[in-house]
Order: sequence, then C-alpha cells, then structure tokens
Amino acid sequence: MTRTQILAALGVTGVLTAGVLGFTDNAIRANKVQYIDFDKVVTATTPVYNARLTDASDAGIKEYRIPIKNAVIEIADGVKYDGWTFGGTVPGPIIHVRQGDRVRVNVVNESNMPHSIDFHAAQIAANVAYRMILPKDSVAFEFVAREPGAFMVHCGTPPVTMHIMQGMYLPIIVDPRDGWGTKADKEFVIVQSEFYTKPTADSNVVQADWNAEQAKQASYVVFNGRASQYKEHPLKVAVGDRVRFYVVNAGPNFNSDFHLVGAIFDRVYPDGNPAHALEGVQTYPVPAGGGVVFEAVFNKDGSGEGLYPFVTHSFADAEKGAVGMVQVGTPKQFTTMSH
Ligand SMILES: [Cu+2]
Repeated sequence: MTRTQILAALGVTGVLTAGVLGFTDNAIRANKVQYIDFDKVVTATTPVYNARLTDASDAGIKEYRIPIKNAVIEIADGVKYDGWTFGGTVPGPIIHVRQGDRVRVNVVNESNMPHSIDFHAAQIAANVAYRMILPKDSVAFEFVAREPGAFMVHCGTPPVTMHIMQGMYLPIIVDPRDGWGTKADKEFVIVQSEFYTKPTADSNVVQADWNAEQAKQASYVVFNGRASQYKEHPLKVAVGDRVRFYVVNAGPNFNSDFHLVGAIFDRVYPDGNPAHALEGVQTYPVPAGGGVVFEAVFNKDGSGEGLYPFVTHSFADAEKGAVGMVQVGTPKQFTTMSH
C-alpha cells in the first residue's frame, strides 16, 4: 500500500499535523511486507556458516517460506552427516525481525518423513501451529513477535531429541522496539549444538548414534553446525568495535557456558531482553532451548588488537569443537594461542 492509499483509507486529507504523519509512517511500516523464500535465499556455509547478522528490514509484516529438506552436512573437517534441515543448512537460516512485527511462516515439508516447527519467539496454540507436517504437506501461521530476544526455533516431532540432533533448528532474533541501547559495529549469531555419531563403512561419513545421545555422550559440540570452524576462519572485527553476539543454544542436551577469552562482556542480556541487562560479566550460561545476547568492546587500551577465543567454558565440550576465534584488527602472528 502506498502512503496515499493509506491516507485515503484513514480518511486523512488536507493539511497533516506532525503527529498524524508519525502515525501514518507507522501505518505504512505496519502494512509493508517482506517476503523471503529460504529455498532461494540459502545461508552460505563455506568456508564457514555465515554468522553475520544483517539488519532487520522495516517491513512490519515478515513472511517466510521455510522448506524442510534432507541434506548432507559437514559437521567437522571432512566429516559428512545425513542431516534433516530447515532450508538446507544446519543451523537453518537466521531470521531477523523487530519487536511488534507480524511474522508469517509457511513451512513446507519436502522430505520423506513427518516434521514440525516450534517458534520460541511466538505465543500461539501449539496444537495448531506446531502440528505434525506430513511429507508434501505444509503448515502456515502468523504470530506477533511481542518479546525481544534471541530465540530458538526447532522441529518438535517426537522424539524431539532425534530431530534436534539431526539438525532441525534455527535462530530468530527479535530486536527490541527501542533498540539495544548501544550501537554495535558488528553483530554475529552463534548457535551451539551437539552431534552424536558413530562410524559408517565410509570413513568420511558418520551416522546418528541414538544410544550415545541418550547417554549424553556427544561426539561433537559445535558453533553454527561445524566443529571449530571459526578457529580456522575467525570472526573479524576492528580495533574499537563494539561487537554483539546473539548466542542461541539448540542443545539438545547441554548448557553453553559462553565465555570470551581475553575480554569481559560489557553487557549481557539474558534471554536477549535489554530489561535483563547485566554488566561486567566473565561467563554466562545459555540453557538448552534458550538465548542470550552478549556485548564486548575491543578497545585499544583493553582487549585490543589480537585473537580472542570464544568457548563454552565447560571445557570437555569446547574440546569437542565448541571453540571459535574473534580476530581484532590484524595481529602479527597467530601461533601462540593455547586454546
Ligand atoms: Cu523433524
């Protein structure tokens, strides 16, 4: 709808006051639709899963087509796995909206078995929106993103642990209506999760190990779907940057004790809600099925040029792949890291 059409619909003619103009701007935004088909817009996973968060559009209605499809994914260097996915990648695509947006989803099951979708950012009748989607079937629903935060989206088809360990999750970021209170120079989304695997006849391919999952003996604990990928390909920021990390923990079982070696989090927003702000935090847990927003400033006089590993400080899990690197500026050498 154009501004003129909206003004006409509102019966507004003649000279407008500033107040009315503000109202109509909101009305225009509220009626603006952004449509993304995640069959066509696929997150880059090489050389690494693209963790950069792009700005949410100003459209008040955000519409997504989310295909469910099987895909071979790489969960560690050279280790292939038959995954079940939203949008062909693990994690699925990053969804970014603003508080108050109407979020419309159309989930199409292009795989050969039943699945479903569960949005933690929604307040909606689970039996309707999160119902089983049979192969070739789809489900469509709409919700208002009322709470800001970093939320998990996942398949909720029993056994849920199996569908999550197979890769069926994605993050949705809901920006607070009045912003985060600080201006971030770079923003990254990090989803922690576990894989439970056993070997196959092919040494490059592993398969799901249900017993290991029930015993909570993870083979890999990863950020954004692949063990240690950001160790080799660090997240790059500049000296002086304020960096915001949206950390969502898909589990299915473990907490993430999120920590940035060599820095202290300037701010932490549990649940990704600015009303929950903490300051000066070394480590903060992200529960399975939860999300937390972290901010750090890489000032010249503090955590300046250099390398900063980010880990879950539950170190058995970090050793299984939940470790990455932030590269601040262009440090001269990379060889003395102990993590
Ligand atoms: Cu599923």
